[in-house]
Amino acid sequence: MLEGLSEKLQRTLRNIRGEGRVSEKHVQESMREIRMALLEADVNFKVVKDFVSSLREKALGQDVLNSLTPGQQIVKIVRDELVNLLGREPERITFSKVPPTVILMVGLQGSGKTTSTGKLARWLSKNGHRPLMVSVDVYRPAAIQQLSVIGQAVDLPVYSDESGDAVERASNAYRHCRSMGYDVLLIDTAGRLHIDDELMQELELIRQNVKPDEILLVADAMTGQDAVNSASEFNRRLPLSGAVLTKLDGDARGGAALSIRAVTNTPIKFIGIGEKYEALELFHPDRLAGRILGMGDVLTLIEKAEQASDEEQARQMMQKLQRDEFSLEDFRDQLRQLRKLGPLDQILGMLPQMGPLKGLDKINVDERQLAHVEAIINSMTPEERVKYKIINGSRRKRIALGSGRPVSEVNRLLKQYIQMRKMMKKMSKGFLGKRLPKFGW
Ligand SMILES: Nc1nc2c(ncn2[C@@H]2O[C@H](COP(=O)(O)OP(=O)(O)OP(=O)(O)O)[C@@H](O)[C@H]2O)c(=O)[nH]1
Ligand SMILES: [Mg+2]
Repeated sequence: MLEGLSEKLQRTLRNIRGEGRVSEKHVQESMREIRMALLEADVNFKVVKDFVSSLREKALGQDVLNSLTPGQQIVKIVRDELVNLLGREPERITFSKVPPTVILMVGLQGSGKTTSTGKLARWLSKNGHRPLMVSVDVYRPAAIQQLSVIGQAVDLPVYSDESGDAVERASNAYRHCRSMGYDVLLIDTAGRLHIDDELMQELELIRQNVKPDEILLVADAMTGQDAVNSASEFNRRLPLSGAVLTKLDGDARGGAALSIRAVTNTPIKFIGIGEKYEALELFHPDRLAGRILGMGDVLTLIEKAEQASDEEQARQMMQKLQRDEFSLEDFRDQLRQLRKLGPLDQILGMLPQMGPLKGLDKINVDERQLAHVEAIINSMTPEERVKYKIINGSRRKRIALGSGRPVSEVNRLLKQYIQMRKMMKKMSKGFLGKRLPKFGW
Protein backbone atom coordinates (compact mmCIF):
# COMPACT_ATOMS: atom_id res chain seq x y z
CA MET A 1 0.00 0.00 0.00
CA LEU A 2 1.45 3.32 -1.09
CA GLU A 3 4.86 1.68 -1.28
CA GLY A 4 6.50 4.29 -3.50
CA LEU A 5 5.56 7.20 -1.30
CA SER A 6 6.28 5.27 1.81
CA GLU A 7 9.75 4.35 0.66
CA LYS A 8 10.71 7.89 -0.33
CA LEU A 9 9.38 9.51 2.79
CA GLN A 10 11.08 6.95 4.92
CA ARG A 11 14.39 7.51 3.20
CA THR A 12 14.17 11.25 3.75
CA LEU A 13 13.19 10.88 7.35
CA ARG A 14 15.82 8.24 8.01
CA ASN A 15 18.43 10.75 7.05
CA ILE A 16 17.12 13.35 9.40
CA ARG A 17 15.94 11.19 12.25
CA GLY A 18 19.31 10.36 13.71
CA GLU A 19 20.62 13.90 13.61
CA GLY A 20 21.52 15.51 16.89
CA ARG A 21 21.69 18.87 15.21
CA VAL A 22 19.51 19.86 12.33
CA SER A 23 20.28 22.95 10.35
CA GLU A 24 17.76 25.08 8.59
CA LYS A 25 19.30 24.06 5.31
CA HIS A 26 18.86 20.42 6.20
CA VAL A 27 15.19 20.98 6.99
CA GLN A 28 14.67 22.86 3.72
CA GLU A 29 16.28 20.01 1.82
CA SER A 30 14.10 17.44 3.52
CA MET A 31 11.00 19.47 2.80
CA ARG A 32 11.94 19.54 -0.86
CA GLU A 33 12.32 15.79 -0.85
CA ILE A 34 9.00 15.31 0.90
CA ARG A 35 7.36 17.61 -1.62
CA MET A 36 8.74 15.59 -4.52
CA ALA A 37 7.68 12.31 -2.95
CA LEU A 38 4.12 13.55 -2.50
CA LEU A 39 3.88 14.92 -6.01
CA GLU A 40 5.22 11.71 -7.44
CA ALA A 41 2.62 9.82 -5.45
CA ASP A 42 0.05 11.88 -7.30
CA VAL A 43 -1.10 13.90 -4.35
CA ASN A 44 -2.99 16.96 -5.45
CA PHE A 45 -0.51 19.80 -5.98
CA LYS A 46 -2.47 22.27 -3.90
CA VAL A 47 -2.63 19.82 -1.06
CA VAL A 48 1.12 19.28 -1.34
CA LYS A 49 1.79 22.98 -1.27
CA ASP A 50 -0.22 23.57 1.87
CA PHE A 51 1.07 20.45 3.52
CA VAL A 52 4.73 21.24 2.95
CA SER A 53 4.45 24.86 3.94
CA SER A 54 2.73 23.93 7.18
CA LEU A 55 5.40 21.29 7.78
CA ARG A 56 8.21 23.67 7.07
CA GLU A 57 6.89 26.25 9.44
CA LYS A 58 6.61 23.77 12.27
CA ALA A 59 9.88 22.01 11.55
CA LEU A 60 11.81 25.26 11.53
CA GLY A 61 10.38 26.33 14.85
CA GLN A 62 13.10 27.14 17.34
CA ASP A 63 11.78 24.72 19.91
CA VAL A 64 12.34 21.96 17.39
CA LEU A 65 15.79 22.93 16.22
CA ASN A 66 16.95 23.54 19.76
CA SER A 67 15.44 20.43 21.19
CA LEU A 68 17.52 17.47 22.22
CA THR A 69 16.24 15.38 19.35
CA PRO A 70 15.40 17.66 16.44
CA GLY A 71 15.45 14.82 13.91
CA GLN A 72 12.92 12.84 15.83
CA GLN A 73 10.79 15.88 16.47
CA ILE A 74 10.62 16.48 12.74
CA VAL A 75 9.61 12.89 12.11
CA LYS A 76 6.85 13.39 14.60
CA ILE A 77 5.74 16.61 12.95
CA VAL A 78 5.56 14.91 9.56
CA ARG A 79 3.54 12.13 11.04
CA ASP A 80 1.14 14.48 12.86
CA GLU A 81 0.64 16.54 9.71
CA LEU A 82 -0.07 13.40 7.71
CA VAL A 83 -2.67 12.35 10.24
CA ASN A 84 -4.16 15.84 10.04
CA LEU A 85 -4.31 15.60 6.30
CA LEU A 86 -5.97 12.23 6.41
CA GLY A 87 -8.55 13.32 8.92
CA ARG A 88 -7.29 12.88 12.47
CA GLU A 89 -10.06 10.81 14.05
CA PRO A 90 -11.54 7.73 12.42
CA GLU A 91 -14.98 8.58 11.05
CA ARG A 92 -17.81 6.19 11.69
CA ILE A 93 -21.05 5.50 9.91
CA THR A 94 -23.88 7.60 11.29
CA PHE A 95 -26.77 5.36 12.16
CA SER A 96 -30.27 6.68 12.10
CA LYS A 97 -32.01 6.84 15.46
CA VAL A 98 -35.05 5.36 13.79
CA PRO A 99 -34.05 2.36 11.71
CA PRO A 100 -33.47 1.64 8.96
CA THR A 101 -30.28 3.56 8.32
CA VAL A 102 -30.03 4.15 4.59
CA ILE A 103 -26.63 4.17 2.90
CA LEU A 104 -26.38 5.28 -0.70
CA MET A 105 -23.30 4.10 -2.56
CA VAL A 106 -22.30 6.39 -5.42
CA GLY A 107 -19.30 6.69 -7.68
CA LEU A 108 -17.82 6.44 -11.13
CA GLN A 109 -18.02 3.32 -13.25
CA GLY A 110 -15.92 0.46 -11.99
CA SER A 111 -14.86 2.25 -8.83
CA GLY A 112 -15.98 -0.69 -6.71
CA LYS A 113 -19.50 0.28 -5.63
CA THR A 114 -21.08 -3.15 -5.96
CA THR A 115 -18.17 -4.97 -4.33
CA SER A 116 -18.01 -2.40 -1.53
CA THR A 117 -21.75 -2.75 -0.96
CA GLY A 118 -21.23 -6.45 -0.33
CA LYS A 119 -18.18 -5.81 1.85
CA LEU A 120 -19.98 -3.19 3.87
CA ALA A 121 -23.01 -5.43 4.36
CA ARG A 122 -20.70 -8.12 5.64
CA TRP A 123 -18.89 -5.66 7.91
CA LEU A 124 -22.21 -4.37 9.28
CA SER A 125 -23.47 -7.86 9.88
CA LYS A 126 -20.25 -8.72 11.75
CA ASN A 127 -20.87 -5.65 13.86
CA GLY A 128 -24.31 -6.67 14.96
CA HIS A 129 -26.49 -5.15 12.25
CA ARG A 130 -29.07 -6.68 9.94
CA PRO A 131 -28.34 -5.18 6.55
CA LEU A 132 -30.35 -5.48 3.37
CA MET A 133 -28.86 -4.69 -0.03
CA VAL A 134 -30.50 -3.52 -3.23
CA SER A 135 -29.11 -2.71 -6.65
CA VAL A 136 -30.70 0.16 -8.55
CA ASP A 137 -28.34 -0.23 -11.48
CA VAL A 138 -30.96 -0.83 -14.14
CA TYR A 139 -28.64 0.12 -16.97
CA ARG A 140 -25.78 -2.33 -17.06
CA PRO A 141 -26.95 -5.81 -17.97
CA ALA A 142 -26.32 -8.26 -15.16
CA ALA A 143 -25.56 -5.52 -12.64
CA ILE A 144 -28.53 -6.58 -10.52
CA GLN A 145 -27.49 -10.18 -10.87
CA GLN A 146 -23.96 -9.28 -9.76
CA LEU A 147 -25.23 -8.00 -6.43
CA SER A 148 -27.33 -11.13 -5.92
CA VAL A 149 -24.25 -13.28 -6.42
CA ILE A 150 -22.38 -11.16 -3.89
CA GLY A 151 -25.32 -11.47 -1.49
CA GLN A 152 -25.04 -15.25 -1.70
CA ALA A 153 -21.30 -15.12 -1.23
CA VAL A 154 -21.55 -13.09 1.96
CA ASP A 155 -24.74 -14.87 2.96
CA LEU A 156 -26.80 -11.72 3.36
CA PRO A 157 -30.14 -10.73 1.82
CA VAL A 158 -30.51 -8.74 -1.39
CA TYR A 159 -33.84 -7.19 -2.27
CA SER A 160 -35.00 -7.44 -5.85
CA ASP A 161 -38.21 -7.08 -7.84
CA GLU A 162 -39.30 -6.67 -11.43
CA SER A 163 -39.12 -2.90 -11.49
CA GLY A 164 -36.87 -1.40 -14.12
CA ASP A 165 -36.86 2.05 -12.59
CA ALA A 166 -34.03 3.00 -10.27
CA VAL A 167 -36.01 5.37 -8.07
CA GLU A 168 -38.88 2.92 -7.74
CA ARG A 169 -36.53 0.05 -6.88
CA ALA A 170 -34.97 2.11 -4.11
CA SER A 171 -38.35 3.04 -2.64
CA ASN A 172 -39.61 -0.54 -2.85
CA ALA A 173 -36.52 -1.82 -1.14
CA TYR A 174 -36.88 0.79 1.57
CA ARG A 175 -40.45 -0.32 2.31
CA HIS A 176 -39.42 -3.95 2.32
CA CYS A 177 -36.53 -3.15 4.63
CA ARG A 178 -38.80 -1.46 7.14
CA SER A 179 -41.45 -4.09 7.10
CA MET A 180 -38.96 -6.92 7.51
CA GLY A 181 -37.08 -5.21 10.33
CA TYR A 182 -33.68 -4.85 8.68
CA ASP A 183 -31.80 -1.99 10.29
CA VAL A 184 -29.57 -0.89 7.41
CA LEU A 185 -30.40 -0.52 3.74
CA LEU A 186 -27.46 -0.41 1.34
CA ILE A 187 -28.29 0.98 -2.09
CA ASP A 188 -25.85 0.12 -4.87
CA THR A 189 -26.24 2.63 -7.70
CA ALA A 190 -25.24 2.68 -11.35
CA GLY A 191 -21.83 3.95 -12.33
CA ARG A 192 -21.05 6.45 -15.04
CA LEU A 193 -17.97 7.12 -17.06
CA HIS A 194 -18.41 10.77 -16.31
CA ILE A 195 -20.72 12.61 -14.05
CA ASP A 196 -23.73 13.64 -16.08
CA ASP A 197 -26.95 15.43 -15.29
CA GLU A 198 -29.09 12.39 -15.90
CA LEU A 199 -27.25 10.39 -13.27
CA MET A 200 -27.30 13.24 -10.83
CA GLN A 201 -31.01 13.76 -11.27
CA GLU A 202 -31.64 10.11 -10.64
CA LEU A 203 -29.50 10.13 -7.51
CA GLU A 204 -31.24 13.29 -6.35
CA LEU A 205 -34.65 11.65 -6.78
CA ILE A 206 -33.54 8.58 -4.88
CA ARG A 207 -32.25 10.86 -2.19
CA GLN A 208 -35.57 12.65 -1.87
CA ASN A 209 -37.45 9.37 -1.73
CA VAL A 210 -35.41 7.36 0.73
CA LYS A 211 -33.58 10.14 2.62
CA PRO A 212 -30.23 8.43 3.05
CA ASP A 213 -28.34 8.91 6.31
CA GLU A 214 -25.08 8.35 4.51
CA ILE A 215 -24.06 9.06 0.96
CA LEU A 216 -20.77 7.31 0.48
CA LEU A 217 -18.63 8.07 -2.49
CA VAL A 218 -16.79 5.01 -3.69
CA ALA A 219 -13.51 6.14 -5.22
CA ASP A 220 -10.82 4.07 -6.87
CA ALA A 221 -7.43 4.91 -5.37
CA MET A 222 -5.68 3.61 -8.47
CA THR A 223 -7.04 6.44 -10.55
CA GLY A 224 -5.15 9.03 -8.55
CA GLN A 225 -6.15 12.58 -9.35
CA ASP A 226 -9.22 11.41 -11.28
CA ALA A 227 -10.61 9.98 -8.08
CA VAL A 228 -10.09 13.33 -6.41
CA ASN A 229 -11.64 15.27 -9.27
CA SER A 230 -14.68 13.05 -9.40
CA ALA A 231 -14.98 13.34 -5.65
CA SER A 232 -15.12 17.10 -5.79
CA GLU A 233 -17.62 16.93 -8.64
CA PHE A 234 -19.90 14.52 -6.77
CA ASN A 235 -19.50 16.60 -3.68
CA ARG A 236 -20.72 19.68 -5.49
CA ARG A 237 -23.90 17.96 -6.50
CA LEU A 238 -24.66 15.68 -3.58
CA PRO A 239 -24.11 16.08 0.14
CA LEU A 240 -21.51 13.34 0.49
CA SER A 241 -21.07 12.10 4.03
CA GLY A 242 -17.99 10.02 3.45
CA ALA A 243 -15.81 8.12 1.05
CA VAL A 244 -14.88 4.51 0.59
CA LEU A 245 -11.45 4.41 -0.98
CA THR A 246 -11.02 1.16 -2.88
CA LYS A 247 -8.10 -0.73 -4.39
CA LEU A 248 -5.56 0.59 -1.95
CA ASP A 249 -4.04 -2.86 -2.17
CA GLY A 250 -3.02 -2.23 -5.76
CA ASP A 251 0.22 -0.59 -6.70
CA ALA A 252 -1.65 2.67 -6.48
CA ARG A 253 0.48 5.72 -6.17
CA GLY A 254 -2.12 6.47 -3.59
CA GLY A 255 -2.22 10.22 -3.87
CA ALA A 256 -5.99 10.03 -3.79
CA ALA A 257 -5.91 8.75 -0.25
CA LEU A 258 -4.02 11.81 0.83
CA SER A 259 -5.93 14.35 -1.21
CA ILE A 260 -9.59 13.39 -1.00
CA ARG A 261 -10.17 14.65 2.47
CA ALA A 262 -8.32 17.90 1.96
CA VAL A 263 -9.86 18.69 -1.42
CA THR A 264 -13.45 17.69 -0.80
CA ASN A 265 -13.64 17.86 2.96
CA THR A 266 -15.20 14.43 2.78
CA PRO A 267 -13.88 12.02 5.38
CA ILE A 268 -12.65 8.62 4.25
CA LYS A 269 -14.66 6.14 6.25
CA PHE A 270 -13.55 2.83 4.84
CA ILE A 271 -10.75 1.52 2.71
CA GLY A 272 -10.95 -1.43 0.34
CA ILE A 273 -7.79 -3.45 0.31
CA GLY A 274 -8.59 -6.44 -1.85
CA GLU A 275 -11.15 -8.21 -3.95
CA LYS A 276 -12.34 -10.48 -1.17
CA TYR A 277 -15.39 -9.48 0.82
CA GLU A 278 -13.50 -9.25 4.07
CA ALA A 279 -11.02 -6.82 2.51
CA LEU A 280 -12.65 -3.72 3.96
CA GLU A 281 -11.27 -1.79 6.89
CA LEU A 282 -12.49 1.10 8.92
CA PHE A 283 -10.21 3.93 7.99
CA HIS A 284 -7.79 5.03 10.70
CA PRO A 285 -5.84 8.13 9.66
CA ASP A 286 -3.13 7.53 12.22
CA ARG A 287 -2.57 3.97 11.15
CA LEU A 288 -2.31 4.86 7.49
CA ALA A 289 0.13 7.62 8.38
CA GLY A 290 2.08 5.10 10.41
CA ARG A 291 2.06 2.65 7.55
CA ILE A 292 3.19 5.29 5.09
CA LEU A 293 6.03 6.32 7.33
CA GLY A 294 6.77 2.78 8.43
CA MET A 295 7.49 4.00 11.90
CA GLY A 296 4.47 3.60 14.05
CA ASP A 297 6.55 1.96 16.70
CA VAL A 298 9.18 4.65 16.92
CA LEU A 299 6.46 7.22 17.33
CA THR A 300 4.77 5.24 20.02
CA LEU A 301 8.12 5.14 21.73
CA ILE A 302 8.71 8.85 21.39
CA GLU A 303 5.29 9.52 22.79
CA LYS A 304 5.74 7.14 25.66
CA ALA A 305 9.08 8.71 26.42
CA GLU A 306 7.64 12.17 26.33
CA GLN A 307 5.11 11.15 28.90
CA ALA A 308 7.58 9.41 31.13
CA SER A 309 10.46 11.80 31.15
CA ASP A 310 11.13 15.43 31.29
CA GLU A 311 13.72 17.34 29.40
CA GLU A 312 15.46 18.78 32.41
CA GLN A 313 16.14 15.33 33.75
CA ALA A 314 17.46 14.28 30.38
CA ARG A 315 19.79 17.24 30.30
CA GLN A 316 21.18 16.43 33.71
CA MET A 317 21.68 12.84 32.74
CA MET A 318 23.50 13.89 29.62
CA GLN A 319 25.85 16.07 31.58
CA LYS A 320 26.56 13.25 33.96
CA LEU A 321 27.36 10.99 31.09
CA GLN A 322 29.67 13.47 29.53
CA ARG A 323 31.51 13.87 32.82
CA ASP A 324 31.46 10.16 33.36
CA GLU A 325 29.42 10.65 36.51
CA PHE A 326 26.67 8.21 35.82
CA SER A 327 26.36 6.64 39.25
CA LEU A 328 24.62 3.58 40.55
CA GLU A 329 21.94 5.89 41.91
CA ASP A 330 21.38 7.25 38.44
CA PHE A 331 21.28 3.69 37.24
CA ARG A 332 18.49 2.99 39.69
CA ASP A 333 16.62 6.12 38.60
CA GLN A 334 16.99 5.16 34.99
CA LEU A 335 15.64 1.71 35.66
CA ARG A 336 12.64 3.31 37.31
CA GLN A 337 12.29 5.54 34.31
CA LEU A 338 12.49 2.62 31.94
CA ARG A 339 9.88 0.76 33.87
CA LYS A 340 7.42 3.46 32.93
CA LEU A 341 8.09 2.78 29.28
CA GLY A 342 7.51 -0.94 29.45
CA PRO A 343 9.67 -4.02 29.18
CA LEU A 344 13.18 -3.14 28.11
CA ASP A 345 13.43 -5.68 25.33
CA GLN A 346 10.28 -4.26 23.79
CA ILE A 347 11.62 -0.74 23.99
CA LEU A 348 14.86 -1.69 22.34
CA GLY A 349 12.89 -3.54 19.69
CA MET A 350 11.14 -0.31 18.79
CA LEU A 351 14.36 1.44 18.01
CA PRO A 352 15.52 1.19 14.43
CA GLN A 353 19.22 1.28 13.60
CA MET A 354 19.97 0.13 17.09
CA GLY A 355 22.05 -2.80 16.00
CA PRO A 356 22.81 -5.67 18.29
CA LEU A 357 23.89 -4.70 21.75
CA LYS A 358 25.24 -7.83 23.33
CA GLY A 359 24.09 -8.81 26.76
CA LEU A 360 21.34 -6.27 26.93
CA ASP A 361 18.65 -8.86 26.85
CA LYS A 362 19.83 -9.90 30.28
CA ILE A 363 18.79 -6.60 31.77
CA ASN A 364 15.47 -7.54 33.07
CA VAL A 365 13.47 -4.86 34.78
CA ASP A 366 10.41 -6.48 36.18
CA GLU A 367 8.91 -5.11 39.36
CA ARG A 368 10.40 -7.63 41.77
CA GLN A 369 13.81 -7.30 40.35
CA LEU A 370 13.61 -3.58 40.53
CA ALA A 371 12.87 -3.86 44.24
CA HIS A 372 15.95 -6.05 44.63
CA VAL A 373 18.06 -3.61 42.68
CA GLU A 374 16.93 -0.85 44.97
CA ALA A 375 17.69 -2.92 48.03
CA ILE A 376 21.18 -3.65 46.76
CA ILE A 377 21.93 -0.07 45.81
CA ASN A 378 20.56 1.17 49.13
CA SER A 379 23.02 -1.09 50.93
CA MET A 380 25.94 0.61 49.27
CA THR A 381 27.76 3.54 50.81
CA PRO A 382 27.39 6.88 49.01
CA GLU A 383 30.99 6.55 47.93
CA GLU A 384 30.39 3.13 46.41
CA ARG A 385 27.45 4.44 44.48
CA VAL A 386 29.57 6.95 42.61
CA LYS A 387 32.79 4.95 42.42
CA TYR A 388 31.71 1.51 41.48
CA LYS A 389 35.30 0.44 40.92
CA ILE A 390 36.02 0.34 44.65
CA ILE A 391 33.38 -2.34 45.19
CA ASN A 392 35.68 -5.30 45.75
CA GLY A 393 34.91 -8.82 46.95
CA SER A 394 34.48 -8.03 50.64
CA ARG A 395 32.33 -4.98 49.90
CA ARG A 396 30.16 -7.14 47.66
CA LYS A 397 29.66 -9.60 50.50
CA ARG A 398 28.68 -6.79 52.86
CA ILE A 399 26.23 -5.33 50.33
CA ALA A 400 24.72 -8.76 49.77
CA LEU A 401 24.23 -9.27 53.48
CA GLY A 402 22.77 -5.80 53.92
CA SER A 403 20.26 -6.19 51.14
CA GLY A 404 19.38 -9.81 51.79
CA ARG A 405 20.33 -10.75 48.24
CA PRO A 406 22.94 -13.30 47.18
CA VAL A 407 26.40 -12.09 46.16
CA SER A 408 25.78 -13.40 42.65
CA GLU A 409 22.97 -10.91 42.32
CA VAL A 410 25.16 -8.06 43.45
CA ASN A 411 27.69 -9.14 40.84
CA ARG A 412 25.05 -9.27 38.17
CA LEU A 413 23.77 -5.86 39.02
CA LEU A 414 27.20 -4.35 38.80
CA LYS A 415 27.69 -6.00 35.46
CA GLN A 416 24.42 -4.61 34.20
CA TYR A 417 25.30 -1.19 35.47
CA ILE A 418 28.58 -1.26 33.61
CA GLN A 419 26.80 -2.44 30.48
CA MET A 420 24.28 0.31 30.77
CA ARG A 421 27.00 2.90 31.14
CA LYS A 422 28.53 1.60 27.96
CA MET A 423 25.24 1.53 26.15
CA MET A 424 24.37 5.02 27.18
CA LYS A 425 27.74 6.30 26.14
CA LYS A 426 27.31 4.66 22.81
CA MET A 427 23.85 6.15 22.44
CA SER A 428 24.87 9.59 23.53
CA LYS A 429 27.61 9.64 20.93
CA GLY A 430 26.14 7.42 18.38
CA PHE A 431 23.02 6.68 16.55
CA LEU A 432 20.61 9.01 18.22
CA GLY A 433 22.77 11.98 17.57
CA LYS A 434 25.43 13.91 19.35
CA ARG A 435 23.19 14.50 22.28
CA LEU A 436 21.22 12.23 24.48
CA PRO A 437 17.68 11.66 23.38
CA LYS A 438 14.94 13.41 25.20
CA PHE A 439 13.91 10.33 27.05
CA GLY A 440 16.91 10.52 29.24
CA TRP A 441 18.75 7.30 28.79
N1 LIG B 1 -7.96 -5.19 -5.72
C1 LIG B 1 -9.13 -4.67 -5.44
N2 LIG B 1 -10.12 -4.77 -6.32
C2 LIG B 1 -11.31 -4.24 -6.03
C3 LIG B 1 -11.54 -3.57 -4.79
N3 LIG B 1 -12.82 -3.15 -4.80
C4 LIG B 1 -13.35 -3.54 -5.98
N4 LIG B 1 -12.44 -4.18 -6.72
C5 LIG B 1 -12.60 -4.74 -8.07
O1 LIG B 1 -12.96 -3.71 -8.96
C6 LIG B 1 -13.78 -4.21 -9.99
C7 LIG B 1 -15.01 -3.35 -10.14
O2 LIG B 1 -15.78 -3.52 -8.97
P1 LIG B 1 -17.35 -3.28 -8.93
O3 LIG B 1 -17.75 -3.44 -7.51
O4 LIG B 1 -18.05 -4.09 -9.94
O5 LIG B 1 -17.40 -1.77 -9.33
P2 LIG B 1 -18.69 -0.86 -9.58
O6 LIG B 1 -18.38 0.50 -9.13
O7 LIG B 1 -19.87 -1.50 -8.99
O8 LIG B 1 -18.76 -0.90 -11.16
P3 LIG B 1 -20.02 -0.42 -12.05
O9 LIG B 1 -21.24 -0.95 -11.40
O10 LIG B 1 -19.76 -1.04 -13.38
O11 LIG B 1 -19.96 1.05 -12.09
C8 LIG B 1 -14.07 -5.64 -9.63
O12 LIG B 1 -13.22 -6.48 -10.38
C9 LIG B 1 -13.71 -5.73 -8.17
O13 LIG B 1 -13.30 -7.03 -7.81
C10 LIG B 1 -10.45 -3.47 -3.86
O14 LIG B 1 -10.53 -2.88 -2.77
N5 LIG B 1 -9.27 -4.03 -4.25
MG1 LIG C 1 -21.76 -1.95 -9.81
